[in-house]
Amino acid sequence: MSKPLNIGMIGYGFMGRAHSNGYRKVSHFFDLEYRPVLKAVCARSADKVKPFADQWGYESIETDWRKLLERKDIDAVDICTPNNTHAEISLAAAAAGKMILCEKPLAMNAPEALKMTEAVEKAKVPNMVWYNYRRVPAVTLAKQLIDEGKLGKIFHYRANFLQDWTISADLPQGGAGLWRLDVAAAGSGVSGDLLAHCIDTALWLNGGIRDLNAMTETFIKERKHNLTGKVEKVGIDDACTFMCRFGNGSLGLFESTRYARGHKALYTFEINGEHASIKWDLHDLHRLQYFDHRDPGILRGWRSIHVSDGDHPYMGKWWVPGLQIGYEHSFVHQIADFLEGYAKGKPAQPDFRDAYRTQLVLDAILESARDRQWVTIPG
Ligand code: SOE
Repeated sequence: MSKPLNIGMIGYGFMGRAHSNGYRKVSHFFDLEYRPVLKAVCARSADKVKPFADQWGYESIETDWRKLLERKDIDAVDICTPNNTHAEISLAAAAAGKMILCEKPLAMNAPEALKMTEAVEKAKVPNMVWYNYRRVPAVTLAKQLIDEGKLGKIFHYRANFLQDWTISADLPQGGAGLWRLDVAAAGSGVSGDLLAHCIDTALWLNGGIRDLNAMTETFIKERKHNLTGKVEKVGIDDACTFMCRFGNGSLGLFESTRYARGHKALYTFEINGEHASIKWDLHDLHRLQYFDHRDPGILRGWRSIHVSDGDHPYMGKWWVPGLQIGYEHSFVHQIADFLEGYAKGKPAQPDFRDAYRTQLVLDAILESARDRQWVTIPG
C-alpha cells in the first residue's frame, strides 16, 4: 500500500491544470512508494478557486498561501503562480519545511534564484522546477543516446521555440492570463518563458554554456495594462536570439519569439555530432529523428524513430507498443520521478540549483542584448 504525500497547490491557471492532471494520473500508471493526494488548492479568490477544486478533486481550498504553508497536513507545495511570486513563496515554504515544486522560470533573475536555491538547500527540502520537456520520452531518449556516446563529439546545438499569440497590438498586458506580457510579473518575455525551456534542455543534453551574444526586440512598444487601465511601456522581450559556445566546444544557436505567424508552440532542437545527429520537434513529440554516419553508405539516411515501444523511456508504463502519448504525460513523468527520487533519497532534477544555472544564462542574455556585448556565464 502506497503512502500519501499531500499536495498544496498555489495557483490554478494552465499550469495548475497540467500539474493537477499529473498528480491524478501518476499512481495509476507508476508503482510508487508515495501517492500524491490533492489536499488543498490556494488562490486569492474563493469564488474562482472553489470550482477548480471541485473539478480536479482537491479536498479543500485556501485563499492565503501563508495559511497553506502553516498547515501540518501539507507535505509539498506546488507553485503555479506568476514569476514575481516564486521567490517569496519558496523562501517561506522552505522555512516551513515543505517540499517545493516550482513552475519555470524559477525566479525573476539569477540573484533571486540563488537565494531560493540556498534556502532550499539549507532547509534540506526536496525541490524541483517544472522544466517538463525533459520528460517527453523522445527527449529523454536523446539524452540516453548522447550519454551512450552515439553522437560522438558534439559540434552544433540549435534550438527554437516559436509562437505567434502576441502579434496583435490590441492585446493588453498584465492580469490573469496576460501576466506573461507584463515585465513586473514575468521578469522578462520570451527569453524567460520560452528560451528557458530550450536552455534547460540544452544544459541537460550538452552541458554548460561558456559565453553568449544575444539580441532581443520588443516589436510592440506600448500596450494597455489590464490592472491600471492605462497604456504603458512594454518591458518584455518579444523576440530573442542568441549564439553561444558550450563548455564542450560546440556552438549553439537559439531563437524564440511570439511573432512567428503560423507557429503555436514550435519547440525544436537539432544536435550534430561527429558520428550522428538528432532532431526533435514538439509538434511531433513522439518522434526522434536520428542520422548515423556509421550505417552502411547505401542505407544512410534519417530514421524517424517512433518513441512508443516498451523499452523506450517511460513508455513501458503506458499502453501497448506503437500507441503514443502526449504533452500532458511529461508532467506525469516528472511527478513520478520526483516521488521516486523522494522515496529513494535521490532527488529528481531539474532542482533549484539546475534552474539557477538556467537563470544565469537568462541574465546573461538580457545583459548581452542591452550592452551589445559577448557575456561570459559565471562558473
Ligand atoms: C507560453 O505560451 C507557454 O505556455 C509557456 O509558458 C510554457 O512554459 C510552454 O511550455 C508553452 O508555452
